Amino acid sequence: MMSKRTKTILQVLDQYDLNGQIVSVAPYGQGHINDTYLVTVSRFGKEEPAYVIQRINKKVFSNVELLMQNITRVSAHIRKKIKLANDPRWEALTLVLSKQGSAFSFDDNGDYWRIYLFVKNSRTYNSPEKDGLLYESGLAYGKFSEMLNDFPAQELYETIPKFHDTEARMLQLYEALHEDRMHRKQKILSEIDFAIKHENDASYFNMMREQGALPIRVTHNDTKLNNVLFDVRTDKAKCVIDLDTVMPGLLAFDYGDAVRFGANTVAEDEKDLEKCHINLHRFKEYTVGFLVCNSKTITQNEIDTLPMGAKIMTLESGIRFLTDYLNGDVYFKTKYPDHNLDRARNQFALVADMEINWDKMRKIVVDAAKDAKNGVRAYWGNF
Ligand code: ADP
Ligand code: GN1
Ligand code: MG
Repeated sequence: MMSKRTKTILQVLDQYDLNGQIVSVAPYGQGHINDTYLVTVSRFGKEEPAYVIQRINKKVFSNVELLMQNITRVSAHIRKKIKLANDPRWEALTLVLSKQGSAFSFDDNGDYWRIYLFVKNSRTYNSPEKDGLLYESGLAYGKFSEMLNDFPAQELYETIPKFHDTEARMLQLYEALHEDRMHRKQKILSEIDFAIKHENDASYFNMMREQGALPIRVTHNDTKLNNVLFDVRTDKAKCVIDLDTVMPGLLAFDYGDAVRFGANTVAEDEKDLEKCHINLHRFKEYTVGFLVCNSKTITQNEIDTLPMGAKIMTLESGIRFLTDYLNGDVYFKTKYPDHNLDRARNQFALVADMEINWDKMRKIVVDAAKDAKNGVRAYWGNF
């Protein structure tokens, strides 16, 4: 029997002129916010993945129309840049418009949906399971930043205000603690202590912003490894996806969030904290890739802030997971009752390990920036 969700999706798909007969619709990916499904179709007797359909989380994104305007503009800009450079390696995300010509549509419950073309021969990785993947994702996010260097960042709508304002995230944690809705505070006293001890770090980027020391750029803000599509045949990165949080921001956010996710020796929700370390090899891979691609546009001040970006994005994620735990797991999707707490503990353990390895991290960044500026073209393994 067809589930209620599948029925809804088929009704939504009916609002589009699709190419081919729908064969199946199945949950896809590992995202924590939206609901994603892969649509397989049959064309000329051949079955192939053709579309990705997503229900947009309207609790998280309050103005979907403006959000979709951002995505439309940013992907058009990237497409233009790829065409100008005549570079077949990169692809832009392609939105499918509804029969009405809209970038999104509604179901009967008033939920918002959108459809992308499935990028052919692509896949994602949820962990950097082999050498080169993190280097490739560094190239992709570095290239993303470079391609959007001339896009007017201030014209973008802030889909989630203060998204990477770690100081504001700290205040949200204090608010959640004060309310202690689920009576969970007693269980997390040492995590609260860790957060409080890092208050100065949480204010670092606001301080730098006030000094005007860093350019405001178009940033992706959610640079997890699984937001890059890889070519299934070559394992080269080909497309940056998940553009919901593309907003004005600091380059260190895009560098740092990718490091916290990809250069962790374990997944972000691993419970065994003994296993949770900064993987300096993977850290170097990402750093080299990121800097190779945007070496022409990055400033010295930005380079100097990259290690702090890694530490603060990790701290901020820990704070966000902990806040959501206190609030009763209302923001991130969770698979079991203490999932957010495990994630928070993991992120704080990673911050602590970064502090131990701080000098090594800084040296890797300094060396990689020097090589990139001198045009030393770095390749990784077979890449
Ligand atoms: P979320 O916001 O929930 O993370 P994403 O936009 O990242 O949603 O999509 C979830 C997953 O779906 C991705 O990790 C990727 O595997 C896959 N995906 C999304 N868009 C595409 C696309 N256009 N082509 C191929 N795969 C895609
Ligand atoms: C969410 O949607 P997804 O899974 O790519 C979150 C990120 C977090 C991440 C933690 C809009 O990303 O900010 O870093 O989970 N996205 C939003 O895994 O809050
Ligand atoms: Mg994603």
